[in-house]
Amino acid sequence: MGVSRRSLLKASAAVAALGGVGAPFVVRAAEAEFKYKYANNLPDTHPMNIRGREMAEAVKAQTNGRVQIDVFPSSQLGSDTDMLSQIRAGGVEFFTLSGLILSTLVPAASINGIGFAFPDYDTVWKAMDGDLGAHIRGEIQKAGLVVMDKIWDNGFRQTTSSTKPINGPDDFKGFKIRVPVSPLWTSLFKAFDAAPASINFSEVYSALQTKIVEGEENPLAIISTAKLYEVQKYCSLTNHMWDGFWFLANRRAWEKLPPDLRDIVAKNINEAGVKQRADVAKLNASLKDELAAKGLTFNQPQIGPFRDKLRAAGFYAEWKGKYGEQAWALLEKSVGQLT
Ligand code: X2X
Repeated sequence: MGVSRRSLLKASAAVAALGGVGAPFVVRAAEAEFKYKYANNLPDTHPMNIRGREMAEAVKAQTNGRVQIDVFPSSQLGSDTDMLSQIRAGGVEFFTLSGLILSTLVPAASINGIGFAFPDYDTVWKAMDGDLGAHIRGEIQKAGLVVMDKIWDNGFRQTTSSTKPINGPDDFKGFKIRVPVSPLWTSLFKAFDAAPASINFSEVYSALQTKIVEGEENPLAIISTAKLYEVQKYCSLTNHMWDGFWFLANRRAWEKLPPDLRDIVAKNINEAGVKQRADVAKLNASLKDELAAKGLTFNQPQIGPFRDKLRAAGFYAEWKGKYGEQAWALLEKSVGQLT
């Protein structure tokens, strides 16, 4: 190799080290020290993902780029059942999951979904930010997962159908309804003599479209953002349970973060959760007219007869036995007597 060629190579290496030929002043963003994935099952347009992305940006800024959280909506990384395995194994670092589905691992986590227990949001947040939520989070931690303090909102669930409206408990008889994968959900609809089928959310739209099931139940914010109105005709405002998403972290990934970064991440997740609650409540209150304009026919049944049916079927007594006196007392302290 001639001298001139060698010095040329040296010179170009020096330029490359300064940032590359032709762009010597561009400073490359440093790789984040901690690159974590946050997976969930909801559409990109749902407040959970809007607030989730905002949270990720705030975390990046406040940690000076040391922590990067990438958001994967719409079950892109797998169904809820898959993600529950992955959050335990470390395949994903963050995951939001309904307590009712989490109950396949942590039985206590479904208790807020007891049929017709919560009358309104005030009662929900008092319980979930209070003793009942603390009890559930304790059980989640015992199972080896990290859980943030503030549960995110899914909402009060309504029943949709392609065949008929639900006016009272008898309309559930023989009704083929999709439910999430959770013993409490199956038990609730069996108590109404319905025919519940456990299907992950990632398959719900197509299960409704191909009429594998007649109906499903979800809060209006999901019926809207997941466009379930395209494949359903009726929406009965049954308000049969309140459901929320626990913000979970893989324990090893969490403990790898130095304490100061952990504090920044937890603070931002909890703050985003509080904003997300307000967004969802607003949507669930305002979406009825919008969905009616898109073709859904609404009705509002009385809830008394549903509760009576559950009581007569022994539903409350059975679940009180499963959760135990202590947890049941925490629920009834918030919502009043159920059995
Ligand atoms: O699967 C559902 O229906 C959903 C999206 O509401 C939950 O995550 C429980």
